[in-house]
Amino acid sequence: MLIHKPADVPPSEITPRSLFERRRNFLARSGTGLVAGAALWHGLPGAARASTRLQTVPSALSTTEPLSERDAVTGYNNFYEFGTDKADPARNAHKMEVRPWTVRVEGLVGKPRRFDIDELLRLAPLEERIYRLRCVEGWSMVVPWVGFPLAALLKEVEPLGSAKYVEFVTHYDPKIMIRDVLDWPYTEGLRLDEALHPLTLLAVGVYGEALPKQNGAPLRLVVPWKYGFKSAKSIVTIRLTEKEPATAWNKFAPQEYGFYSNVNPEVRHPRWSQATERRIGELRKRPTQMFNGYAEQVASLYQGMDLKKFY
Ligand SMILES: Nc1nc2c(c(=O)[nH]1)N[C@H]1C(S)=C(S)[C@@H](COP(=O)(O)O)O[C@H]1N2
Ligand SMILES: [Mo]
Repeated sequence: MLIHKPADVPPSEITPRSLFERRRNFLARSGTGLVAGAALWHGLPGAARASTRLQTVPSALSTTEPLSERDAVTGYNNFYEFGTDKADPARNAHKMEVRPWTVRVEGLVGKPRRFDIDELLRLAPLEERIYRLRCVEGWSMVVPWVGFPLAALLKEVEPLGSAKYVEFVTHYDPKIMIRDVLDWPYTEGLRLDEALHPLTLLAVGVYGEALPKQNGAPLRLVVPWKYGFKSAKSIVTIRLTEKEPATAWNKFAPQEYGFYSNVNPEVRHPRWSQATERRIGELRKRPTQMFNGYAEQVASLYQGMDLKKFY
């Protein structure tokens, strides 16, 4: 976020358009896009990977745009705990143990609880949700997440009337993670109505399989109408609060990263315009859409708010 400008993306990230077209056509023909597609990307017969595949149901909330390359989604990452270079997380995140893993849900709730991750995997039907991901750095991807609505988890703990916000605290282990850059642990926050929105996903997988560690295993947030950094990885605590929680990037540079961080082509970041973006795998820039293209579903959450002030 600090170091890389969109122009820094190495040419190796760029896949010829013809490859995308072929893949898209293949997916369209195969009908069961994801299963067949994943086998193609891995260059292995589907059966050889069957044991690691998650059972999913498709979602009407998915975009029909062509997926980004699996290698880009799992190899071009921001997970600063494991290094600030895009290739660092894939290199270093293997040091993180993701079993056993407990997620505490606490704060202003009627029934605070600790959930074992394997319990969470059975909490609700796992959906495949193909979402656009827009990073504030100016690149974007189309990612087939696997997960369930955060609302399903919050319902279990019965939020109190006084709860207005949700804070997410992520795993931090100084023995295997970076000590400088941010004030660890990485934290993020949403307003409760944003957290309960059906688009807000807790992801446990990607490309039909459990999340690779660099993508935030075993559990990460995905909020598709906000910049990528709102989607906290490797969550250990979810806390309902009355006051707006501090967030890691806002503490680091308040004038650059606000609490809301909605994708908004009209509000520029002090160092980068947000008007356009480059889809990883493409050369051209495309216009960035208001709320990352999810305006129809989420604009009502911000009615009457000055989005230049509440950026
Ligand atoms: N814990 C943690 N979560 C994080 C980050 C991070 O550095 N640490 N980076 C964020 C940023 S800036 C982006 S763009 C997305 C990237 O997710 P991806 O690597 O799965 O594409 O993760 C977000 N979640
Ligand atoms: Mo990002």
